[in-house]
Amino acid sequence: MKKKLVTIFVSMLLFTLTFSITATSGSEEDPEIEDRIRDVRFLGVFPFFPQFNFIYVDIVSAWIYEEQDNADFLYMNLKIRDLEENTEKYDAIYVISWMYDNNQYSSSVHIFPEGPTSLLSGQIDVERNDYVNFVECDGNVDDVKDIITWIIPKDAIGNPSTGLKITNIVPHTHLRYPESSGIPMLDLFKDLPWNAISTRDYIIKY
Ligand SMILES: [Ca+2]
Ligand SMILES: [Ca+2]
Repeated sequence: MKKKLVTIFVSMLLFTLTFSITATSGSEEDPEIEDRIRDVRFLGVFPFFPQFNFIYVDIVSAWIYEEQDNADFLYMNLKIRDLEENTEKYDAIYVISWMYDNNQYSSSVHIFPEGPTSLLSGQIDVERNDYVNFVECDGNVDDVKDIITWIIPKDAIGNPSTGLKITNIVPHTHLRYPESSGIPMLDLFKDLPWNAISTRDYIIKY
């Protein structure tokens, strides 16, 4: 009986290890979050069609990875159906937020008719909906691959430790009129991940 228990324990351990290895690194083909498409909603609630004018805020997926030779950084990626480097009139806001060690963090960028702002990342205060502190990150707004990448210094996001989990990974997009328009800054259109096809945590590798 004892032997059997040990066998079960060992195979569970192996399963966990195998699972961890396959689950640690996200990619475009195997993202942490896979959203549905054609699901941008008016005020974040009401579905509408056609969606053609809003494909530049339609989230496809989000994933995280790390590079062994650049291990002090986390690569956070957001894939959009058809990313544009300039909007026609709106302030388009692209965000990924997540939890680590009971704190909430976020990466964001705004794209205006004039183009994208800096890529920001840091800890956020959920109630105030604002950064507690943030850094400007390297990265890309790539309208050919339709991917936004934030290359985030780990010391700006709580120094997540090897083997620990980043949880509650939530990509979201918002479209509103820019502040300069004088029109109230209400999110007219949003894509939220509550209807995502799949979601999983990310385990820090390095
Ligand atoms: Ca979507
Ligand atoms: Ca969605």
